[in-house]
Amino acid sequence: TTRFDALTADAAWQKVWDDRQTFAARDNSGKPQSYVLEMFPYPSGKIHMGHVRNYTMGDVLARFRRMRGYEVLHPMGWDAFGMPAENAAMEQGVHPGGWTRANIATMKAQLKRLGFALDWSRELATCEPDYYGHEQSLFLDLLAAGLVYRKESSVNWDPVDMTVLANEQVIDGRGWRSGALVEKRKLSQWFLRITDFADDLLDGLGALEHWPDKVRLMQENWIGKSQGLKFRFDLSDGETVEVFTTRPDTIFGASFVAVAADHPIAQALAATNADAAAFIDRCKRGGTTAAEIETQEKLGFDTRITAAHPFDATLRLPVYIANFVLIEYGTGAVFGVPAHDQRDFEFATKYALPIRRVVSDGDHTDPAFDGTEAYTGPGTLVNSHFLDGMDIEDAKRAVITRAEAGGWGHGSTVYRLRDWGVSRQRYWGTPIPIIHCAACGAVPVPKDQLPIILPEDVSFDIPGNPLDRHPTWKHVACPACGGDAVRETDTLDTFADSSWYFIRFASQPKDKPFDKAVAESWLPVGQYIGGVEHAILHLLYARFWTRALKHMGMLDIAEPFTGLFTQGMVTHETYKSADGRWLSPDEVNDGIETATGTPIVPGRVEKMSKSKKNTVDPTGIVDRYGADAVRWFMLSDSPPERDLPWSESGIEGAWRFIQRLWRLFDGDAAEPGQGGDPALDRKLHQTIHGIGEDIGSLAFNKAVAKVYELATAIERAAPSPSRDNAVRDLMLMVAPMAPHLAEEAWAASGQDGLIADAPWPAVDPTLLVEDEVTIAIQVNGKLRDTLVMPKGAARDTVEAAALASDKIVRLLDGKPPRKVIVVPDRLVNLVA
Ligand code: ANZ
Ligand code: ZN
Repeated sequence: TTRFDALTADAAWQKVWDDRQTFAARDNSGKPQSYVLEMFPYPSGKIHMGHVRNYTMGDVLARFRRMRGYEVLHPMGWDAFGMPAENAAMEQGVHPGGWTRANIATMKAQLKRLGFALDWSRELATCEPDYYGHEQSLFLDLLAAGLVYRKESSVNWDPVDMTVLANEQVIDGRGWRSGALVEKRKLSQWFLRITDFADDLLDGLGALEHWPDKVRLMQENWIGKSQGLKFRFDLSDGETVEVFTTRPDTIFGASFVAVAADHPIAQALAATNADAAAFIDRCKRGGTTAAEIETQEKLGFDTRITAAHPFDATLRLPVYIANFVLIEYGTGAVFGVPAHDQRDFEFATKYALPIRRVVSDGDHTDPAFDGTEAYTGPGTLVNSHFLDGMDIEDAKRAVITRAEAGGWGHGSTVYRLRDWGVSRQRYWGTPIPIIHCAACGAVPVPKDQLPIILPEDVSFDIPGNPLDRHPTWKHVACPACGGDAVRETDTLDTFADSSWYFIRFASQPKDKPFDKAVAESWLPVGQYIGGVEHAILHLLYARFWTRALKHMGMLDIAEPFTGLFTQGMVTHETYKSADGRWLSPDEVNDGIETATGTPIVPGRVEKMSKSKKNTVDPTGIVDRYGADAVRWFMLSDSPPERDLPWSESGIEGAWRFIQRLWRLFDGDAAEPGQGGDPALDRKLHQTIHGIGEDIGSLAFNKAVAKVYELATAIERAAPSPSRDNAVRDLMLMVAPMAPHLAEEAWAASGQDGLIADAPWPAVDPTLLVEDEVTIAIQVNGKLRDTLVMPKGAARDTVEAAALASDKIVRLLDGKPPRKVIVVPDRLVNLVA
């Protein structure tokens, strides 16, 4: 037998698949349709191992479903807008478009080299006008439907670079390039009304049973629905302040009121009080994201205003400006209950405010709270007048009832979810199709003027948005009055691009974003596979976009992705030099840093990343071992949801197994007239069944293990038609995982057509049943021994075997039993 020449086979079969358009999905083919999708990549430069793992998994499923008779849509494209292209433009002086398109060409070639069963005829790149033009059209539809609005909102402003920064570009409050202290600036920006769908997005999670629980929980927390009470405190200066609480039951434990730095009360005070103004400034520098606020020291500024307790106006609570109160949540103002809220506890401790117990944990009822942290558990109300003795839920209801009856408050639901700000002061994104006219305001661009194409002649030598300073691009006539007007120079958040790309894959007419009926024939995506880093925003935005389209009558799909799988990462060893620099594996030889000759410090096994220099470039590996060995390695060692440690020995093992399969496939057929092999038949059909189940549930490592077992069984079997049959079916079963090997073997064994087009082998259900049974032997009704017998063994065979058992012979002491009862496949009872 010969060696499997992977490099030749890979190229040959990839060309055949390409020439024949084997994996082009046909609309309305009459077959049941199945949509398998992996998250499309950002064209950053090269494919990395994480991509290889992700796309291999999707590929196995897509190929498997094809073999099971589905018309499969398995497309690929490029999430091609975004910051890295602009950074490259600034750092290397290349055009973002040129940089992006060159990366796409490189990465596409790399994906093709792995032999993925992708429908390249549907390839799209979000940076091309034939994609983003349709997105502009959808934006106008959303605008017309009232789902888009414009609002003043603050951005991160770098005063040295004179540019708006994305959140990721603000590091410890400073601009990432200039190092200048970042300021907040108000800009008029566009928002999508995702909050209109907050309840629906939450409720819909319940039906997503093929999503990981952790992802559903993350979405739920992000939406953050809270039920509680909004009510007004009367203030000593004659004003009122409205607060939101989820714990109205704790109202008698209140010891202060706190407002956010951006709250009107704080702003008004700052106008006349320099200390207050300085405090507010300080709050803003500390960072304003919820996560940052959570970790900061709790700081307050006493306004000297007091608030009257709603149930006892003689009780006065000090009003603070506090850095832990968020302006965008609830009402931007709270009352603090130090005994039962940890932030309030820290705050009260720092400013020596009363800490009063109002919820008893069962052991403590004393109003003086002596814990070292807030008590937030269940309990009974104490020290709370008319609430005393109630449980928390009853007390909440009682307070809300009183507030509503007294007209000073009402039960209220608030969400953490905010409307989606989509304006980016960037060049490399979808231009927002709006024209600003002094006379007419913000005018939508008429659809027949779409797409609004990004100008190519832009410069990145100075910071800021090149669209804004382009000499001509933005100057246009107003579509409404014909007067002088300017284009919107903001572009859309790239999350908008990825919110509907899966719809465009399903249907891509020239003249509109998608055809409703065709898109609906493919959607929803039955299996979506990608990284858990997209578990919140991308998935939420895509779910929102789908709902918005449904709301507008454009697409009747409830959820975009009914099945979701988040794969684990590819990890690798890290190395550090003696003085703490990360080293790449090829800078190290036998524990020594080659350049310096000093011993290295072995690091942990971590996610492959450029910064830790522990990446392995797939290209070199594929060229050395062939696509199938790489694919095999990606599937074999770890469950797909777990991390996969890359190892040289692992990929070599995969290569050796590919060769071993080839030797099996390339062997001689049995002589005519040879008999069957029932044990092998049974093993084969159990394997067909098992691998089908495993691939269907994405348990690829289990499928691989079953291939190993069957291969071993075949190797050990004597030549027979059963063995030939098992070899042939094994080719079919490895076809989704090692498709080049499978095609080569299929052709070499004289089979017609492509194995990619062949049906999955059929299971004979009669061969799935267990072939052996355990039979109990009783003497006078007492279990004395067991026998393992072939299933369905004849009565006298079983009886003879039972009487021959050593234990039974000893028990019966040589005498024949008086009576023998045989229950087939179950038991033998001997009456002595
Ligand atoms: C009084 C109270 C007593 C509270 C107690 C909690 C415990 P969730 O559940 O996350 O919705 N809060 C309200 N608005 C806020 C804002 N803009 N910034 C910071 N904190 C705010 O949280 C709701 C609780 O967070 C509210 O209930 C309020 O504090 C605080 F024992 O009111 B609570
Ligand atoms: Zn006008």
